[in-house]
Order: sequence, then structure tokens, then C-alpha cells
Amino acid sequence: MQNKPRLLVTRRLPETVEALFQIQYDVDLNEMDRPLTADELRQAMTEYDAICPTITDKLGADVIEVPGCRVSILANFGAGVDHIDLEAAKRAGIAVTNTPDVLSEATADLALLLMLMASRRAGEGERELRAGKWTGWRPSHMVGQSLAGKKLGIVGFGRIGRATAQRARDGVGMKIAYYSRREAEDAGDAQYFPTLKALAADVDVLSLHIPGGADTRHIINAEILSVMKSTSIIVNTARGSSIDEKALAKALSSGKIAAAGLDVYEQEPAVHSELLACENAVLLPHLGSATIETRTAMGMCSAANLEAFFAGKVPKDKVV
Ligand code: 8YV
Repeated sequence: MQNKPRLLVTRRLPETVEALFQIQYDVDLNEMDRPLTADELRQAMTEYDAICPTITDKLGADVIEVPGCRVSILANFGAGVDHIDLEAAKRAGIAVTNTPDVLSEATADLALLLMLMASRRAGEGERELRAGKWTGWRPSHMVGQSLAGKKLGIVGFGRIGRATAQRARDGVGMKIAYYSRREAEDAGDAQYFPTLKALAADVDVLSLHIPGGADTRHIINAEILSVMKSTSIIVNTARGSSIDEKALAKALSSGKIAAAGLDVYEQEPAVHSELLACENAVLLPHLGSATIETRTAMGMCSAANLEAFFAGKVPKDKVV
């Protein structure tokens, strides 16, 4: 019988996923469940046939192009692949797959949650209550904003952006607008804006659904924030690198915009100290896909991509 491929799973995954990997591969789990260092990743590249990495594994060219590389596939557990140098993988002849689709609904749920929390000052309210500072009901207490009838601007009209738009339209009664490189033919009554600046100036809530990486770095910057309404809210469940956090903290603390709901940060797990100081920022620790159903589906997706690859087929979610 042929030897099973050697697989490294870099973080602990749902039990059912790990059990499946254990049947199909000669698998090592990262029992300590901590991010691997560049040296550990370099060594792993020479010892395994496949790696199932996550966003906490920084797979730059310095890791991928290690001499004596044995890995032939990086089956990423996650949709975003900005932590992997795709050009280096291409040069090294290493396949890269991801887990799109299966996390769209969970991430859109979280975008809506952040929108509602930010507009209704839910984080501030809970902090006040837990600190024993709530003095009782009064008409002027922690008054927020209603979202019904307001306009949501979606930046990046892909699967997660559309799922967020659907929730905001059907569940909350918001109007939808979007910015993307091309106008979508099937956008229904969503209004298209050919520039981010025009969208940002027009909407009440701006929600980001674009990939990370050099192309989108700091696309939300002081210039974009300066054209937004003073009542507007910004939501990010995509990648922290898309927002200049220092500029956002300034806009929040000066009242240039009303609030923000963030799930992702420029230097995770660090959060800019000026953002932490903003009462009008709802800050979650990258929970977009964190439901057991979604994490299991993501694992099954990585497993299907690995299985196809080792069967000599083209994996469904091939990125490289
Ligand atoms: C994942 C995400 O949990 O899939 C993504 O791109 O941002 C998250 O929801 C994370 O990337 C796991 O690697």
C-alpha cells in the first residue's frame, strides 16, 4: 500500500475535521495551537507533503522558497489568502486552495451584528452596565441611530458583500449601494458607484468586503473619511490592512464619523491604542467565521481540496 501523504494542520480544528484528516493522512496537529514561527514553517515546508495553514501562518517567499521544499499543496483553512505569497507559490510549483462560499453567511451575520451594535451603541451600553455605572432609564440615555431607511454602501460586491446587503435590505429595511471595479449585471435595485469616494460620501453605513493585500491597503484613509457624513458608520469584517487605523481613530475621536464596527485589524492580535480608546468603536476579535457549523464546513472544504489534489484532479477552490 502506498504511504499516506504527510499533512501538517497548523491550528486545532473542529474534532470531526481532525478525525477525517487522521483517516486520510499521516497527520500532525499543532497541539499547542499557537502561531508557528517563520523557522518552524520553513522546517515544515521540508518535512510535509501538504500543509493546512490559517491566517496566523505568514507564508512569505522566505518560507515558501526554502531549499529542499517538499510541500506540494497549501490547503488554506480560510477564504482570504493574503498571508500567502501567491507569486512565490506559483514559482515554486505549489498549489494553493482556499475555503470560499462556506463562510459567507456567518461573516455577513457578523457584519450586520457590528452595524447594529455600532448604530445602537450596544458595546458602550454593556460596558456601562457591567461597570455598575447605569443609573436607570432616561429619554436621553445612550441614544443611537435607526438603520431602517438608511443607505448601506458595500465595498466589494462579492459573495459576502451580497449576503450582507441581503440581510440589511430584507431584515433591517436599508437601501443598498455598492462600489466594485465593474458594475454587476445582477445587482437588482442596488445602486452602483464607480468610485469608492463617491460611495463613501453618499451612504450612512460603509461595509468592507474586499480581499486584503497590497492592492487594497489603506483604501479607507483620511481622504475617504473626510468625505463621509458625520453620522456615518464604518464596518470591517474583511481585512484590517484595508483601513488606516490611525486615520480612523482620529475620525472617530474627533466626531468626523459617528461610529465603527471592526472585526479585523492591521496587526492582529494587536489593536491600535487610539482605537481602543474610542468609545464609539465596537471591537471584536476576528470572529467572522467563528461558528461551529462554519468552521466545520471550512475544514471539510480544505479536506475536499486536498483529496482532489492527491487524486490528481483540480481542486474546486484552486487559487494557484
Ligand atoms: C478565518 C477569515 O477564520 O476566511 C477568512 O479569510 O478571515 C476568517 O474568517 C480565518 O482566515 C482562518 O484562517
